[in-house]
Amino acid sequence: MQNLEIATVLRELADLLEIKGSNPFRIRAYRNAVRIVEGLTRPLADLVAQEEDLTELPGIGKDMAGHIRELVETGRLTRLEALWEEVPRSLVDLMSLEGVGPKKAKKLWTELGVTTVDELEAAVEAGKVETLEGFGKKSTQKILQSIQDFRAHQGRFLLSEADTLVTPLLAHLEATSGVERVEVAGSYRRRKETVGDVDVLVLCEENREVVMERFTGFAGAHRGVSAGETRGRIFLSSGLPVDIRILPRESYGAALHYFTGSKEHNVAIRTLAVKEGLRVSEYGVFREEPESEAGKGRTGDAGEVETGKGSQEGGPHPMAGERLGGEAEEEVFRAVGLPWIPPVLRENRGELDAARDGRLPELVRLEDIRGDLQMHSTWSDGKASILEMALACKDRGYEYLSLTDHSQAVTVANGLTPERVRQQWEEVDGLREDLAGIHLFRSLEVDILKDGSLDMPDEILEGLDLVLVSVHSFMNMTRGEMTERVIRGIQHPQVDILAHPTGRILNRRQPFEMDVEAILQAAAELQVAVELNAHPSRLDLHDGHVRRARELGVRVAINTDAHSPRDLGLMTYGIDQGRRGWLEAGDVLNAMSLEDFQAWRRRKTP
Ligand code: DGT
Ligand code: CA
Ligand code: CA
Ligand code: ZN
Repeated sequence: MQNLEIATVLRELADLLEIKGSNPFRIRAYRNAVRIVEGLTRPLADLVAQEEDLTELPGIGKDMAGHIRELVETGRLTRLEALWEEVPRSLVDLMSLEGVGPKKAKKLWTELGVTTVDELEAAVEAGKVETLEGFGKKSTQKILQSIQDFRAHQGRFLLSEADTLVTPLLAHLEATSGVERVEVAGSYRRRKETVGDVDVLVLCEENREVVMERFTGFAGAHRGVSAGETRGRIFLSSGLPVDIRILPRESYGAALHYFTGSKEHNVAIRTLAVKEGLRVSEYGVFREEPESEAGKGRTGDAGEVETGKGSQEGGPHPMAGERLGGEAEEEVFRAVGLPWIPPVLRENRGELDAARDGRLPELVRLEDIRGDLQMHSTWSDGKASILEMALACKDRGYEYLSLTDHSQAVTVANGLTPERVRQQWEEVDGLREDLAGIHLFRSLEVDILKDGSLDMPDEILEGLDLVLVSVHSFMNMTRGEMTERVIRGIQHPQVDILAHPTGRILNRRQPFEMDVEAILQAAAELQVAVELNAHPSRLDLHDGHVRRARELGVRVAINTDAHSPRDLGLMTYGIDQGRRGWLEAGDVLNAMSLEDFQAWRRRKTP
């Protein structure tokens, strides 16, 4: 267990004790100890293993020393587990809300029976909270606001949000003397749609303290900063946690591989290594030594999560054995006989076998994209004119674009009536001259109505170059009904692309209840493409479904759904997600040349 993990458990202990109304001096002493633990440079696991007297550390008393020893040795804390019997654990969530401390959490629990965030919201809305002593209207409003913030994240952050917050931090670290490399590992490097935290790795052999100070002193950092010699954690705004690890050259590549994960991928790699008599860890690749030699009674440092119990039971020291590599990430793969595997594939979903058999996909890249097939203009709810959008596409080097304003059913977005569609065509025809060098398709995002019919008469649909269809209403149908509705929608002979198929909005709206497999199979049969909506809060389809579409031979269109020229840049998120779904350029509709795309458009005409 790492120091930071120990501190988290001890903090929870202090919180629960405070709710229980334990002696305030004791609680203060506990909280003080939490801060000490966070600030320690040496791993507590080492101190325990070397049987050092923990009470010699400032602020650590006998009780606390006992707790730490128990945590290191067993990974559990019986005192805390006993408290969970008396105090609902979900109160910890309540206390993570701004404006709710232990005192208020206790009141809510004992006087209103509120133990969860949902129950708290209901109690606030029923007016029960503002009348409690010590709350009042104003603080109740504040609580409601923080409930919304809590919901918005539920502990996960959009990849785009992490990008925005982390980029300045990386620049800040890169500008520090002694720093040779700065990279982000973890789910962020795997370009997962949401991240729990951001794992920054720094290669630096001198001046480590300065780097750590730069990290904790970053202007965007706030709330409980903690730092040791080689690891630390800060929180950026909206609560995004960032972990840092400062590494020497010899193990940088091994650490990059280890901390990129996923955990499942790491386990699979390690299993391969063991078969070869090797040991792969965050420190490097080592040839396993004969049992008896292996680091007698030595214990790995606190970062040695990956060997788990082994280390605590006197397994090999993480650096024992002959070092075979660790400086470069490739060395880890080479040790187990594999080529380098792109991070987006490292989910243990068959990438090791594919790598072994030389079947890794040649993943689609941003440069492969030749056009964008969903975007809006001021004709519906976009912010820019058709011309502005088209020129922005041309600037991006695209060969074509398809302008897809909403149809009339989407009244909130000023959807187009058939009459306005005809007017729009006139405008489009008038733009031909201005748009030399890029082809503009007449298109629409047509609503699939409740009964599966399309929100546009056939003569308009026939006059369009490209027809996108999607669901924007009656989203709470049963699974059977929604599946039937969407399949009926794409059965219309004019349909080309099913846009944002599941309707989800990350952290806000669940995907529709529907049978995605049945829809993908129908799309395959009907020769309809599916969209991978690139907007970072949609990324709809998700990676598993993208991969299934590819398997079924369904073309995938990666579109930004841009509402302004700037949004066109969101394409990178769609590409990342497509790569996570194993897409190659040949699977992607808008990676086709204009000529091939024109041919594809005629695929249904006999
Ligand atoms: P996140 O932060 O929840 O979005 O997901 P990750 O994948 O970034 O996970 P995180 O930050 O907890 O850890 C970073 C990487 O470190 C993870 O992808 C794999 C590696 N790792 C962490 N814990 C373990 C472990 O217990 N065993 C192994 N084999 N690897 C681990
Ligand atoms: Ca992470
Ligand atoms: Ca992490
Ligand atoms: Zn839409």
